[in-house]
Amino acid sequence: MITIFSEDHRLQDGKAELIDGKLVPCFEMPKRAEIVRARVAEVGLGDIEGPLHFGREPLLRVHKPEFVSFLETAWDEWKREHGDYDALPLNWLAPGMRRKLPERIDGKMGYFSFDAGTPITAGTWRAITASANVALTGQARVAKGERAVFALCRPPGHHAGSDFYGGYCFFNNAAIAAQAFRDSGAKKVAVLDVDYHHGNGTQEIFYSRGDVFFASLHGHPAQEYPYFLGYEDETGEGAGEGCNANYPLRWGTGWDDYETALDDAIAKTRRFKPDALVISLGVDTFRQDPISKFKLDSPDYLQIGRKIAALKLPTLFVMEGGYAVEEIGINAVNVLTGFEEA
Ligand code: Q9C
Ligand code: ZN
Repeated sequence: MITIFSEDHRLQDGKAELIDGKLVPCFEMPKRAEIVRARVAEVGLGDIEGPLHFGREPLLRVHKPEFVSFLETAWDEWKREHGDYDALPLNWLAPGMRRKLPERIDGKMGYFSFDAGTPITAGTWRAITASANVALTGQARVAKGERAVFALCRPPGHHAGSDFYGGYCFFNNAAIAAQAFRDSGAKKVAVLDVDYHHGNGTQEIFYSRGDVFFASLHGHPAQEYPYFLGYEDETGEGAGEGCNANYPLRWGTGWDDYETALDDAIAKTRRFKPDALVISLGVDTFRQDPISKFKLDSPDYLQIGRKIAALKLPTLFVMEGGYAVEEIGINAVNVLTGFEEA
């Protein structure tokens, strides 16, 4: 399996995120992608190639123009006002307030974001455009006939919606790739999200569409970030009714319950009869993940890969979360080798 990777991911290197009342070093760090790349090489998964450049157009197929423009200039606006330190938002709209875009950067960040864990830095724009290009390059290779490609994206994407960022995510790489499959001839596309956190951004982007099916297995929103989406009764709306499937799982979930949910998500995906499949590949379901509460072990990821392979679809794997840095390579690549062996 070919891996697509860009060194530019290193340009996103935030200093701190706000978590548990403390400003702590970012869990979403450059070393994550480097460890995954090293593991890809170590097991001899296949060639590692750089991305092509797709420009703005495919981003604008899923993100609003004002959001893309905001991300492009946010750092410069922040630096002009506050100096050379990571940009973090501090206040957001509550119900009853007005959704009007403020003039000043602090207000704009609140308008376009939903948490204080996702710093914008000097290198963010270049890193996030590179990450989207990695996904799009992988998509193009699958569209041209590869059975499967690994898009080693960083920063991740599945929490980013049509006009908001958060959860370490800015552009929704998986959604951008799914849309690119549609635009390159696939009639129906499925996105299966196995990251520990609900893929709220992907759900938002495709919620009213009947051409893209979205399924997500994740920490129960009553207990887990991002809290305000990801319940079972969110099944899609309008033309998208029946095209969204959530599997909220409680803290402490291990392989047995995870497997039951995954089998159901895969069965629903099969019934949708997609022409292409995008996997939002997070491995923060791992027992030792520092910010998550599921109990998957490294061999379980081989099983996930085998089950995905059984769908027999052209498949793009898009890297999302996973913060147990030392094991992230083993776990992510186990999904891919499980897929290939099946
Ligand atoms: N300051 C992914 O796995 N944790 N994102 C809450 C907020 C955020 C995880 C802390 C976790 C986001 C792609
Ligand atoms: Zn996650």
